[in-house]
Amino acid sequence: MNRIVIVSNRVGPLTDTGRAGGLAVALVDVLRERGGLWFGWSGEVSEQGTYGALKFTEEGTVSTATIDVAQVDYDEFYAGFANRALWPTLHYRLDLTDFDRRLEEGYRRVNERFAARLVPLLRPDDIIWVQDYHFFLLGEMLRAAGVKNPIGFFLHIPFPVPEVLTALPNHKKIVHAMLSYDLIGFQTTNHLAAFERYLFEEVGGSREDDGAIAAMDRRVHAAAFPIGIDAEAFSKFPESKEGGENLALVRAELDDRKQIVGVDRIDYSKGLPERFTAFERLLELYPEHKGEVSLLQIAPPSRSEVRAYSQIQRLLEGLSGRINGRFSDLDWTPIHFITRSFPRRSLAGIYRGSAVGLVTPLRDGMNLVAKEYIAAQDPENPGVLVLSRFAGAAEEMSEAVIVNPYSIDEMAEALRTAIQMPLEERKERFEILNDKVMTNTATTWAHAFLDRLLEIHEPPEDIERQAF
Ligand code: GDG
Repeated sequence: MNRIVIVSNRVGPLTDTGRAGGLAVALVDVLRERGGLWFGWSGEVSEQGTYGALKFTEEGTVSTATIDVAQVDYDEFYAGFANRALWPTLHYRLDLTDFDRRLEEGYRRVNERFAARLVPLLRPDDIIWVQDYHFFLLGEMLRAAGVKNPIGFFLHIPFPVPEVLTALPNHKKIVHAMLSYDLIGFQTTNHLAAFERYLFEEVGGSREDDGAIAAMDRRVHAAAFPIGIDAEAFSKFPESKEGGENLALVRAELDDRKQIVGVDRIDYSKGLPERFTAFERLLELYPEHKGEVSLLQIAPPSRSEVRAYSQIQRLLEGLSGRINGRFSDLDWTPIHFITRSFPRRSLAGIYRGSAVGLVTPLRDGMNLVAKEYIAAQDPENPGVLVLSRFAGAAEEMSEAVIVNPYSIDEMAEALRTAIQMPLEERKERFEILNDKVMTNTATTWAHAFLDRLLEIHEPPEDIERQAF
């Protein structure tokens, strides 16, 4: 069986530390099955950066190889082009972009350095799978270095419509580089359609007989592979020691009251201010919920070196303080805003103890919290998922209460519907959603992508070195 080589910005860990994301756990499973290498950034910034020694770890058939980056790489690549140009553009936030040639150049340089360090580690029969928006250019650079292996790419975040993508000054270079991959995976048919429209309408692409699209002298296969979670494990977490303890804590604290829960990295794409405001609107419109319903928002900070991120954290602190000041009583606080992370098993207990899962991003590739919330429910007394129509997850999870996160009134009404939903309807919706979450897991996702990649791969012709 061919070895799998996964490339992603952050790597591992190889053992489930309880804090590792579900995706990391699933990728390790796939690496274990076939044997594999996971390559990416060490998480360290050092003087030697990408020129320093590789760091290896190994566990049975799986190894990791990581490199440091230099401070200038971190600033221009990670906190620069990736998170100040690509992330906001792909999440439809052109108002937050910073298009600067220096950052674009840093992004190109780091992609090139990662390719240069990866090439010597590759074997002729490896299958290479590159993850996410940090590495749009990597495939092109591997091809330019003569790599002929199958190379797939999966985009975890949305691919926007051409009217938005074309605001990115180097959109053509980025898309042209994407066409060096054999297969591109998107989270939803919606993102796939936006990509295809770009190829057809912006650069005169055309569909070939085998389903590939030819454009800009290259051809590529593209398809939607909605990502899932490690659902079986997650459904058992509420009964684990840690999960059970947290569930008991939540129940003791709530007494007979109900809790709405949100779990998100602090990120402007997650719609957190709108969510807090919608909860405030619920209390305004339906005062009978005062003292009866609270909102728990778990929100570990992320990318706080990027200004838009530190700003939104301050905004949320202000909003929750204001709403709490306005509505709190001696024995009840409306919003619990916790800016630290919890181990996965504890999260599952908290999900189970919450009557409503509130997942209202303004844009999201998929959103795994929606799936985790469902997997963690008690089938005999499940909670209700309120889900934004702009989360990729909404394409599959139409039995959730679907909302427009830009409409505060609609969200407030949806919260009321969810809180009051009778057991029978909750069970009906849950059963359908749970079936989907249990069937389309992180592992089936990875297998579907890799099987398709092997199916369509044709060894590429020799490629001339490109000027990037
Ligand atoms: C990108 C795309 C896509 C959150 N707080 C804690 C914690 N988390 C975990 C959640 C969940 C994960 O982080 C977040 O996943 P999301 O899918 O919600 O969002 P992104 O981080 O933006 O991920 C997204 C995803 O990639 C996968 O393709 O779905 O659309 O943006 O698993 O549980 N985990 C722990 N403690 C916390 O406090 N342990």
